[in-house]
Amino acid sequence: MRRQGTVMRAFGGFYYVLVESGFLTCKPRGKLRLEKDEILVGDRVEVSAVDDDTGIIEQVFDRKTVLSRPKIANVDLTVVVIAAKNPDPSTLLVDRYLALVAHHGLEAVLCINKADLVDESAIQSLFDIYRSAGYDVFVTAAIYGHGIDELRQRLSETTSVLAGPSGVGKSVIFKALCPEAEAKIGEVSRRTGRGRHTTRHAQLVRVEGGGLVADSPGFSYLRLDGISSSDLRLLYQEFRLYMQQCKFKSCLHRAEPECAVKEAVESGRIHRERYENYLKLLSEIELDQG
Ligand SMILES: Nc1nc2c(ncn2[C@@H]2O[C@H](COP(=O)(O)OP(=O)(O)OP(=O)(O)O)[C@@H](O)[C@H]2O)c(=O)[nH]1
Ligand SMILES: [Mg+2]
Ligand SMILES: [Zn+2]
Repeated sequence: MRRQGTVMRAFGGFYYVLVESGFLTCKPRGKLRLEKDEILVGDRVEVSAVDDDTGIIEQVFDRKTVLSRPKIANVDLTVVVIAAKNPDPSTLLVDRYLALVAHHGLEAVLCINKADLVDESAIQSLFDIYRSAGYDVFVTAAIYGHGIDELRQRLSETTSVLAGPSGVGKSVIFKALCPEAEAKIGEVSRRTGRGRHTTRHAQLVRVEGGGLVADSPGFSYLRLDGISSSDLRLLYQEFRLYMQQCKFKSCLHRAEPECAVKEAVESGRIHRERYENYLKLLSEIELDQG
């Protein structure tokens, strides 16, 4: 009998597929392996069951979205996780990643974790930057379980991925979101020489209240591959309100006269830090292309 499911985890050529009746450990049909270069976590697949626990992936359905970092399919929402401290937050890295996520057609929210390590004022300024840009912002201290219920509520009924720099607490948040699922799936991270656990692979689990959430390996640097300078300005959602009023349709909101985006920055309606990071990313893209 054939049934449909979702690839929750990939390991050593096996795929852990969630179907209605539970989990099947699967291998892809031989010809499928040649056609698709890889099957991704998040892929919707059709499997034929071999027995109660194992199956064969017969088909991979078309993907709704594919995110490049981490490599994961069919995710609707990215939770960009940063730490209030340790590691120190970089708005440039956040903005770079938000642009990348938007470029792949996914929605994003921000999660500021390790709120226990700084004063409220330090959180507030980060919070303001991204709230004013139109993003939902969650503040958590995951090791104490603070803020987790609010985040879980936002993640119910969607497929989402926790992404962000290494060491910000994604795996702690992931386990706090779904403690039971974690116990079932087992260890997904590796202890490094420095005594830290580092996530090696993306994997999905079910969230209470419906929906799926993935943990993923951290990153330190991201390239804006495939994004042109005229793409970038469209990836800033808060620019969209103003750009119709720019004198030039092709306005990159930099040196052009009568630029409504720059005016919105001057009058405080667009956050200056977002705009300054935009200019940095813009020159980076131009250098890459030049
Ligand atoms: N003070 C504080 N420490 C935290 C909090 N959340 C996580 N940590 C600590 O931060 C460290 C890194 O947490 P992880 O969850 O492994 O970080 P990660 O983002 O999954 O890292 P990678 O898997 O390498 O990408 C651990 O020592 C956690 O105990 C928090 O809310 N407050
Ligand atoms: Mg991790
Ligand atoms: Zn402009």
